[in-house]
Amino acid sequence: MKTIFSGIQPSGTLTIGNYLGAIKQFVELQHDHQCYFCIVDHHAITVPQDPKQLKEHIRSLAALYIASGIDPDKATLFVQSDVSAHTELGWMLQSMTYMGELERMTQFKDKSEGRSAVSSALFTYPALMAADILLYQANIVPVGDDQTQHLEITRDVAERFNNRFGKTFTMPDIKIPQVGARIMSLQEPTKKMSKSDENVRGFISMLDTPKQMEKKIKSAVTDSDGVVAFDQENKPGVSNLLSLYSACTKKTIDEAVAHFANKRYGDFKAEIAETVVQTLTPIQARYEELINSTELDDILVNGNKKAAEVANDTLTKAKKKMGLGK
Ligand code: ATP
Ligand code: LTN
Repeated sequence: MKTIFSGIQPSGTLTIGNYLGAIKQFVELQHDHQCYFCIVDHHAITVPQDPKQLKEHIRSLAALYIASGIDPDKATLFVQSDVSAHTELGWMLQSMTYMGELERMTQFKDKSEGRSAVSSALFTYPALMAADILLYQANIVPVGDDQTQHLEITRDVAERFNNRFGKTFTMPDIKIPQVGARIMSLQEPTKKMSKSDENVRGFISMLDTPKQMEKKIKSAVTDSDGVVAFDQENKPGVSNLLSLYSACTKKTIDEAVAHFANKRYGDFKAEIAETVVQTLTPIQARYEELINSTELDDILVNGNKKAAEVANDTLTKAKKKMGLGK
């Protein structure tokens, strides 16, 4: 059975982009793979976080993973900072990662732009991400397409380590969904939808009320053509709504376009809103049951323990290869 690893940052409430780009494929993959799904809180602190909010976001993310369909009996769900092997191997891999490689990362450029104080951790972030993946000897990493560069660096670092110290890590492959790999902001449809966007109208949170979802979709930026067609370059807003619809309903883009042929933007948006509400409402119901339950704590304690066993084993091997320790 192949091994899967993926992580999501507890940097805000998950968006429909995180759901369609990441979690939805996790749920499908858990049935026939050995899966590790991580709440990557050490990644979240690469930009400033309020401690109280961070704690809440970690718990909320855990509840959303499970409410979306992750089965803790099938997949291991855990918190990155509870498994110290991540930061240890992360440090070791920083010594194998070059400044030039890190300087090319577009996520670093996007997140550091316009900030007066940029942490060194934001810059070295890809080495920690490589450690996350390599500790579990993952074969496949399901992510949205914004993570392509980070996966390339992970492979380069793994190869460099294996060549220098002998085969230690499995080479991971990226897996990107066919539709929904990049849901765009509703207000700036040329920019990725992001849970840490300051403009809350740009994203649909998985916990928004149906009213909020409807309002945000109704005010989504489109164009003045009045024709529902898929053209990401010239009609980014309409194309984004079509992608949302297609990913939620599993219809192809062509089927979605045919479905909305001759519809006015108002009707088009109303149906998209209804589809999004129908997708998220059952998840929200399960979330409410979980969020204050002790069941959630038990799942994480168990997941942390299972993850640590595998991670410590790989860490011990890697330390030995590098000549570290007594
Ligand atoms: P932040 O805004 O804090 O950087 P984010 O919303 O970009 O966070 P991450 O935690 O970095 O989300 O990503 C979790 C997973 O969701 C990753 O696999 C990422 O590729 C995917 N993802 C994030 N945003 C989108 C999006 N707009 N469309 C599709 N997938 C996405
Ligand atoms: N960098 C990713 C989050 C992340 C991740 C990982 C994803 C951290 N470690 C390991 C997959 C595998 C992001 O910003 N979305």
